[in-house]
Amino acid sequence: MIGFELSGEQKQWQKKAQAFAQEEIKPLAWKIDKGLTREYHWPLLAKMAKQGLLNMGGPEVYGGSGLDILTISMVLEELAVGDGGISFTASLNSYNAVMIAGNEEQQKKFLPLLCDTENPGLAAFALTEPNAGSDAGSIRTEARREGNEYVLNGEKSFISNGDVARVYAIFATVDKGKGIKGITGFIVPGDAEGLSPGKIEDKMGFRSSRTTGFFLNDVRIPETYRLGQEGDGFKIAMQELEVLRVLSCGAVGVGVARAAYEDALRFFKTVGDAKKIMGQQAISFHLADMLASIEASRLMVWKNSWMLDNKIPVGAMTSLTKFYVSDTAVEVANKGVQLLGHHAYTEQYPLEKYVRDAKLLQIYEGTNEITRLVASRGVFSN
Ligand code: COS
Repeated sequence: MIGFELSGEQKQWQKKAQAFAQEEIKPLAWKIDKGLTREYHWPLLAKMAKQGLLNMGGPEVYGGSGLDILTISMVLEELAVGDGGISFTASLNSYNAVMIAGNEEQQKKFLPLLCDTENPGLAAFALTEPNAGSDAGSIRTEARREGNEYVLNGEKSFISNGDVARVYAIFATVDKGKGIKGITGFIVPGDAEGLSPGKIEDKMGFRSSRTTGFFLNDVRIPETYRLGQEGDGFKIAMQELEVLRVLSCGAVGVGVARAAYEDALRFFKTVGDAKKIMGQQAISFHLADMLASIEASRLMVWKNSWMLDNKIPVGAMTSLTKFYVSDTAVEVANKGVQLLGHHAYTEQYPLEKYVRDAKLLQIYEGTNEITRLVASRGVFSN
């Protein structure tokens, strides 16, 4: 049986996130985007953490909100109506490598650092390198074993939370000759000696989400910080990306698209005789198209999330969802700009910001070319 009635708990979380987005995120989003706030927005994240909105997937025993993936998707959509980058930050914390592949001891040690509701700590997922983006299997960062330690050397690039994270999942190779089979995941504390951030990227969009590269110079960590076994890293990274493509791109993308649609609708309802405007098909047909693709996108996100929660193999579906929703977000935001004209460049109707934010969704967590590749492999191998 298929039902779309939300549980009481889901409605509560949705309502809480909606209120937070409207009251706390929206008033800051434009300022952060325009670089008018100099400091990193820790106070906003601290408020989110207090309300359980920063680490939604972490087990309650460690301070997380213990939500399932479907409910997290609902919350992220609402947060992203406020700001895509802030919602993205919450998604990275709510589903991270320590949760996926950490053993009990590792979870006990590191999850409380990411679930702290008083003093928020962020997670970073560090796979990409200057010479290994889409071809993630060719990373060069090395992990050399010395006794019961690993020594990490290399460089990572375009890492979200690259200079502000408290817990990093870093992927490195223990043996370049082994290719993908040498890739191994490690937990690295943010204050580890030898870990130094590069410059903060001045990005076109998602400016509330911090992106930097970083360098690893003889970073020493105990072998107990290794995720799984040597050689498990590529699979762990792919597993994480599989879910993040639903959360960080799917749910966040639906929220960004909704922000564009809702602002456009608000504009037309405000500027004049709504009935007359809605009677103009050059406008109303576009609004109907926008709403239709948002609805379709949300259904994909919810279905994927439900499958993940119920441990039903989701395979290439999450890649399909990723490129469909991100393309939708770009299209909807673009339409919004075209419909509103000059108004779309103002603080009151920041449609241009949504276009810039949505564009990154087509690029990160597997470009839409890579996710089309993964999805088509899945479809044609059946
Ligand atoms: N879960 C578990 N294992 C997975 C997996 C998943 N979702 N996806 C792939 N794997 C496994 C495969 O089963 C395979 O294992 P075996 O060799 O034991 O069979 C292994 O990983 C290699 O997979 P595959 O053959 O698909 O690798 P390719 O090199 O052909 O393709 C792509 C890999 C291009 C799909 C991968 O490199 C990729 O996703 N790149 C994009 C990286 C990315 O998204 N970066 C963004 C970082 S965050 S902004």
